[in-house]
Amino acid sequence: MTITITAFERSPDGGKGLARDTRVRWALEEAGLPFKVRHVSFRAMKEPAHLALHPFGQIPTYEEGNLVLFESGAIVLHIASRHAGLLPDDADARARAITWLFAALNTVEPPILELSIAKVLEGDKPWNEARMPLVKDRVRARLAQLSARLGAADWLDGAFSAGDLMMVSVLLRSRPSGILDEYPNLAAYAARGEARPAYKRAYEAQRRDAIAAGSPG
Ligand code: GTB
Repeated sequence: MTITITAFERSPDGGKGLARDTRVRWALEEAGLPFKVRHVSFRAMKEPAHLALHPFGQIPTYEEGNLVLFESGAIVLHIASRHAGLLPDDADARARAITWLFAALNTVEPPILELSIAKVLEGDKPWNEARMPLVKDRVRARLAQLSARLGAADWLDGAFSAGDLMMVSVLLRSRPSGILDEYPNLAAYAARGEARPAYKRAYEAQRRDAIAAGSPG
C-alpha cells in the first residue's frame, strides 16, 4: 500500500531538517518503507482538502490506503508498531521505548519549542530580553536531567528505538541555540542519531526538496 506524507512546500528552516516531517521520514527510512511526499503551501494547509487530513492545518500527515494520521508522534509510533527495527520485541522493553517517545514529545520538546517561539515570534517584544534567560534555563533544566539519565550510554534504553529517534529529533531543535552543546553526552547522542544511514537519507531528501523549492539551503 502506498504511503504518502506531507511536508512544507518551502520549509522555513531552509532544509535544516527541523520541521516535523523529518522525524516521520526518518522512521520510514529506518523501517525500509517506500513513501511519497506531497508538498503543501502554508495557504493550502488551511484549505478544506488538507484540513480533512489534519484538523489543525499542519504538516506532517500520513496516508496509507484508507488510514489517515496526523501528529508526528502518532505517525512514528504507528510505523514502529507495524514494522521491525524501531521497537524491541520484549513487551517491557517495548513499553519503555514508547515511554521515551512520549517523554521526548511531552517533557523535553515543550521548553525547546517555547525557546523557538520566544526567538522567532516574540523577539521584537519589549519584554523578550528579560524573559529569554528564563526560557533558556527551562531548556537547560530538562537537558541536564536527560544528560544525567543518558550518562555514557549510546541510547536511552538498550538498542536504538523509536524513543531515541524522537528524542534525537527533538534535541536537534535545541542545537541552533547552542544549548545542546552545553551537554557533551547529549550532543554526542544527537550526532549518533544523525550518523544513522536512515537519518542521513531522510535529511538529504528533505534538503533536496527545500533546495528544489528555491530555499537557500
Ligand atoms: N504536534 C504536531 C506534530 O508533532 O505533528 C505539531 C505539528 C506542527 O507544529 N507542524 C508545523 C506546521 O505545520 C511544522 S513543524 N506549521 C504550520 C502551521 O501551523 O500553520 C514545526 C516547525 C516549523 C518550522 C521549523 N523551522 O523553521 O525550524 C521547525 C519546526
